[in-house]
Amino acid sequence: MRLYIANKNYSSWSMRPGVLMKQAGIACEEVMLRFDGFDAQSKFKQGLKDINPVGKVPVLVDGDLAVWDTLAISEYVAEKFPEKKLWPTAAAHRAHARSICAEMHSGFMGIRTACPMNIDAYLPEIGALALRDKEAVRNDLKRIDTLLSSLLKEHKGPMLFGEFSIPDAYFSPVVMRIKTYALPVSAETQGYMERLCAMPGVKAWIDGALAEKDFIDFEEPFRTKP
Ligand SMILES: N[C@@H](CCC(=O)N[C@@H](CS)C(=O)NCC(=O)O)C(=O)O
Repeated sequence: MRLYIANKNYSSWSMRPGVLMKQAGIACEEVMLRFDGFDAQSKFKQGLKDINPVGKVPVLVDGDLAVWDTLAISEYVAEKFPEKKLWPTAAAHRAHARSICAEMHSGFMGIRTACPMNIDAYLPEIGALALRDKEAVRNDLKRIDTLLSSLLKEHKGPMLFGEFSIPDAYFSPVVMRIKTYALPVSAETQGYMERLCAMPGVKAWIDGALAEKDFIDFEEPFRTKP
């Protein structure tokens, strides 16, 4: 299988299946398409044109099959590798896990807009301004903190549903944003963030992002240099 991703530092959607595959130990070649632009002539779009009609990453290619969109990829690998138990095993927990992934997939626009993923950056002052000025950011952070800490309490950790599962991969870019923008969270959520970042699959992604050293202007609304 091949997983098409973009810059590890910036591509929050790529991070989810990237972390999932690595942490689950599923063999997969990563193909990185650098964000050189989003116009039709960019190498990024050209590199995707025969693979994904939507022109976005991530895309998982398995033989003749291309699967795009993070949720579809997650479901595909969960079905293909049932022994990996990528969703929680109890039906009710699985339904809950799917609900929070779907909530993440279509929500949290306040934080996603104001605090774009940038693993390499540390921007506490931008985070403080976003929290001061944007109610949507305050609401998203409160919801995320409550959601994560209550799941940790219910399933007794160390991950959201006990052992590592798709929701942990799903929330890993959210954790990156909380860290980069130094957004304040409860001690329970903070502990989870530290454990998540130490997971080999997550650590490998973070290390890869830090090693890129590829400063892309249009992905950097808050910095003029690394
Ligand atoms: N809902 C999609 C979102 C994918 C997405 O927006 N990917 C970004 C990179 S993080 C992208 O390829 N953007 C290119 C563009 O918007 O033209 C998914 O889950 O895969």
